[in-house]
Amino acid sequence: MDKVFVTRPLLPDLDCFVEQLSEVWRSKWLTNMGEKHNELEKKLQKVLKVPYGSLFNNGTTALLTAIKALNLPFGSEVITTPFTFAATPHCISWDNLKPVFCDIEPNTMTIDSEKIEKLITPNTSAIVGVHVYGFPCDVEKIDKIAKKYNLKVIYDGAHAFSCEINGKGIGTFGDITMFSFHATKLFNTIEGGYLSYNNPDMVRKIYNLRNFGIRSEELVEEIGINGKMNELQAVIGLLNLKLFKKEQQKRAQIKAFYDENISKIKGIRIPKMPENTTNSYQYYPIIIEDEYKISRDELYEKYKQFDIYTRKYFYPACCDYECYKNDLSVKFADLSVVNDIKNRVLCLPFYGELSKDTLHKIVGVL
Ligand code: T4K
Repeated sequence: MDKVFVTRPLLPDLDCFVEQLSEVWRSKWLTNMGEKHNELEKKLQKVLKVPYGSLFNNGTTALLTAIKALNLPFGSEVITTPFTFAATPHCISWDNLKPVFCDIEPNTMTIDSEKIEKLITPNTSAIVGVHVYGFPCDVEKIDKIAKKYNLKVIYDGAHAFSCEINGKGIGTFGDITMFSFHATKLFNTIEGGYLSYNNPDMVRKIYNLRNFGIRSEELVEEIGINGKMNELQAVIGLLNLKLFKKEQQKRAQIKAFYDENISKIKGIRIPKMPENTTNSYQYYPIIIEDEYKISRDELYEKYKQFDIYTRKYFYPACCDYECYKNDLSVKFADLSVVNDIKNRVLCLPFYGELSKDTLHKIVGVL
């Protein structure tokens, strides 16, 4: 059996890619908001059910730009979750703001909306929630808190491609939502990202910030960055847009197989998607409870003996990184749920091309 990884990228047919590349070659237009870029940007608005959206060269630049676009006061505090990929708090810090780490809710593992309010100070400017593994944050409660205290809300939806809450695109909640199109994501452009937002004023602002602030040959309006997606990435995106739903269906079947077999095993908990929410099928996390015979770390090692490479997303939690632990200006709340879950969570291999044999083997090891 080949090595089995936590995920594998969705790849279009090579001949189709080459055919599309010929068009790009002929046009000699490789980047800077080319035809393919614009086509993909427009199509994504429909797929994600969002009123406005901007493509980026990766999710991290997109998130940095989202935070920048909201003009939060220099050095102000941003309440966020430490149960995420490094990019989330790093973007807050790179934008000269201070992350305040809040605990998470034990089922969805997203920021615990019940614990946000007591972390708010006169210096708080925003909340950055993460729809981790595609589980949605408690968007309604967060919205209420934000309105009450006049805070901005940004969602890191890196894992939440095409998720919906009550039929609404997940990217319509909060001020801005970021999606990642990295190779490991359900929908990928090799590297790539996207910002969605409801405010039409943001279109110009984000366009500027993504392109050095350049409006025209002789006008630079803002201090921007280079966040542009190139035409080759956009071609992959256009082709993968045709494939992602089928991939989701395959993953839905895999999830059903895992759910059925794993739910019978004592000591393993399967987190549940809240009602009225659709799944992105990005990851399949399980929680190893005390009643299970071995620890999460032992199980992770055991899998390796079978050439199965599960991942401990997200261990260590971001609050454990030296750069945050040793920074006295970074605030930590009571993080008891994070500190428990980070030692119990394991993401199993989850991608459409997993064969029946491999799936039986993965469950068999458990
Ligand atoms: N916010 C959140 C919540 C995120 O999860 C991420 C990214 C971001 C923000 C930032 O978005 P981007 O700037 O990346 O767009 C991977 C991804 O590199 C990263 O994008 C992702 N989160 C994170 C959760 O996973 P690693 O360090 O686990 O990647 P790596 O190289 O170990 O890959 C994981 C597995 O995927 C490999 O074992 C095999 C498979 N793989 C990977 C690559 C790159 C392939 O089969 N082919 C490939 O080309 O971070």
